[in-house]
Amino acid sequence: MKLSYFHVAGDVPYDIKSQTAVVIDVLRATTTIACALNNGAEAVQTFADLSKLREKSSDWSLSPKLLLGERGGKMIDGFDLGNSPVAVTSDLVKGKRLFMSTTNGTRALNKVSGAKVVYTMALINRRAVAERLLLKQPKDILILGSGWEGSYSLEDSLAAGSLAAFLLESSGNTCKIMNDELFAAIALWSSWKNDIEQCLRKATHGQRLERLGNHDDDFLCCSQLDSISIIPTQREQGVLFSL
Ligand code: 3SL
Repeated sequence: MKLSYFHVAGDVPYDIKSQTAVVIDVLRATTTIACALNNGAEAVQTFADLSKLREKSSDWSLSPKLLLGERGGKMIDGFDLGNSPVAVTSDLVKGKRLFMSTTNGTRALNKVSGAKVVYTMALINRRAVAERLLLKQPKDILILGSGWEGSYSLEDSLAAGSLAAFLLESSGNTCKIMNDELFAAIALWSSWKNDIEQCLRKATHGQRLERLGNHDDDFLCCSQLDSISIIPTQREQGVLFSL
């Protein structure tokens, strides 16, 4: 398996049709997606664009639905939920289709939705996604961070490094690291792996969330490495189901 990591969607340099893509947005979109599916949501349908979301969600009648997402960390007017992973409880989401749009995470997903296979990953489901990759042995794996409005984010790189470190160790170092971004992410992981929550809080987006209000429960949830075994997988363009 050859692994590459890109910090943000705009950095992805090549045709991705033959790639297996792993999209990461630790704070908080891919953590929320993992929690929602783990709590029984029927699927999470993701949108870069709010008007598309409104159009598709109003046409949807096959199951109950919820509108979920944020802009700049704040819940969108008229939506049912923001983007907190602790808010997508089974009471609220079980059996429902979630229509979701976030500032960066759903845009990153949109960028690679044409890849051969698409998974989403956060720290909480890192092992599950890694084991799936080890089982399937795709030739090329593109790991994509979500960043913040086109720039680097520490917490997504931390998670990319955690995935690569797991794959290297479990494959007896037979995976090949293809770019410097991923070497750097692995180094980042090795310096912060024993203090994940602090890394998330130090990150500029962590600080942004702290300025918006108390997000202690979100930080705690987002930093629980390997705590759930869900593998969010794209089955239709932009729609994630539990594998
Ligand atoms: O940018 C995103 O996609 C969000 O995950 C950001 S937030 O943590 O919900 O503010």
